[in-house]
Amino acid sequence: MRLSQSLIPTLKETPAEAQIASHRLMLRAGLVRQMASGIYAWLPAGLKVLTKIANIVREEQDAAGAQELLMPTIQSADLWRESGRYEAYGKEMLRIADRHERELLFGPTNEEMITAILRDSAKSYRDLPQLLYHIQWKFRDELRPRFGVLRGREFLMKDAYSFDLDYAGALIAYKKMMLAYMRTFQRIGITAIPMRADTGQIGGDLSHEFHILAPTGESGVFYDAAFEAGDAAGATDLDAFYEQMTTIYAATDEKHDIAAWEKIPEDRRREGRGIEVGQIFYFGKKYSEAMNFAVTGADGSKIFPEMGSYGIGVSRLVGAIIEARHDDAGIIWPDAIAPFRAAILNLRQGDSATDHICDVLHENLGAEALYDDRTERAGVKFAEADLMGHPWQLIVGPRGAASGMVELKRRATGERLELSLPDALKVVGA
Ligand code: 5CA
Repeated sequence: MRLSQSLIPTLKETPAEAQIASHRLMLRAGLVRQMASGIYAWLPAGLKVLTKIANIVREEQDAAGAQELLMPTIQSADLWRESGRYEAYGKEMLRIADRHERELLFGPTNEEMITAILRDSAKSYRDLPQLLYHIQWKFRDELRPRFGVLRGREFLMKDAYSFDLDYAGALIAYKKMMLAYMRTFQRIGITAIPMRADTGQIGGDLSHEFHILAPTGESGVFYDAAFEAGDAAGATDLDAFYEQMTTIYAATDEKHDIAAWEKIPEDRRREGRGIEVGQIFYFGKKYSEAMNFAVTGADGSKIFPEMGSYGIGVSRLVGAIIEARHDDAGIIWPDAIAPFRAAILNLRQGDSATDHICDVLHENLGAEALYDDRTERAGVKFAEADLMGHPWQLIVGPRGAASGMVELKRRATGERLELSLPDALKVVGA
């Protein structure tokens, strides 16, 4: 992509409305624009990040055996009356009337709808278990939308739902999702810690939140340093993995247990702040009973399925990752989800030698490169590349170009390498 032809409206000034780094940087790097309170347009570079995250989430859900479907954003009020949540949800629910004065709503979550779908199609014990997910926009009319996409009103969520014949089956689904989550966060390139949590609006008795550590997080968190190793997702045995995740100490301030905390050796106690990027729930028969969804058992009995739901805040992750990975100059994207793996910085646009090398780099890197082909000063190009946070900068000046060399800068470390063109392409991973 040529920068001269792309819509990446970077800002030099710090936007006054943004209180925290990720919000400021998402606006300054031209990733999003606010269209109404808590409602954002994703500009081309922002959408690339969102799509890459969604794809990693999708691949790990598929690997865990979940099936993707797509439910609508608009739901009928009657569906929610069946579970009793239509009244209970209160002002956070955006309620809409159509031209026939039928009551609709913009879905804040999908437990009722997926239960209705299964009720319609699963009749026998042979039709279960089922594990389904979708990646879809949600709307919650938050009292205080803030911090950009971290607490929006419209936001993108991956939500999965499990249906099992008994508690043992439901617990397996819960463990599988926890493992899928740890793998997802590891692939994205961040450390997330599972913590015992309250169940809130969704209900139920077993729940974990997944927190990314960042100083601006809304929750205080306490955890054992064992989580910092980040190798948990390598586990192959599901039960051993779950045992490990749930015995090593980690809790948000709401669930903090001083007695358990004090049993951890002092040098392993870590305190910080966290951003909740996902939450998983086991809530048994809460929705299947309320909505009268039962299957026939092998002995002819009526079985109300045991359910769980599993959410990841896909759009919140974009902001949370930036909170965890930035410096004074800008964003520091993990390789797996950067909008572009590399920026090509032509320091003398119009010079036949630098133009040629840049063209070759651009052709080889394809959509993963952003070619800064503007006739701007080098300082401007460096600053914008740092702001946008590309993992690699390929710097092509007249001196290096004369001998076919490219300078590489690694954004995360500031490390610089001087390489031949083919070697540079190899390092960047073309
Ligand atoms: N139905 C369940 C699980 S599928 C559910 O809705 N869970 S949730 O309420 O915890 O939301 C799941 C995730 O969505 C949260 O962990 C958070 O990362 C994200 N999320 C929730 N509210 C917002 C919001 N207002 N803005 C951005 N992301 C949000």
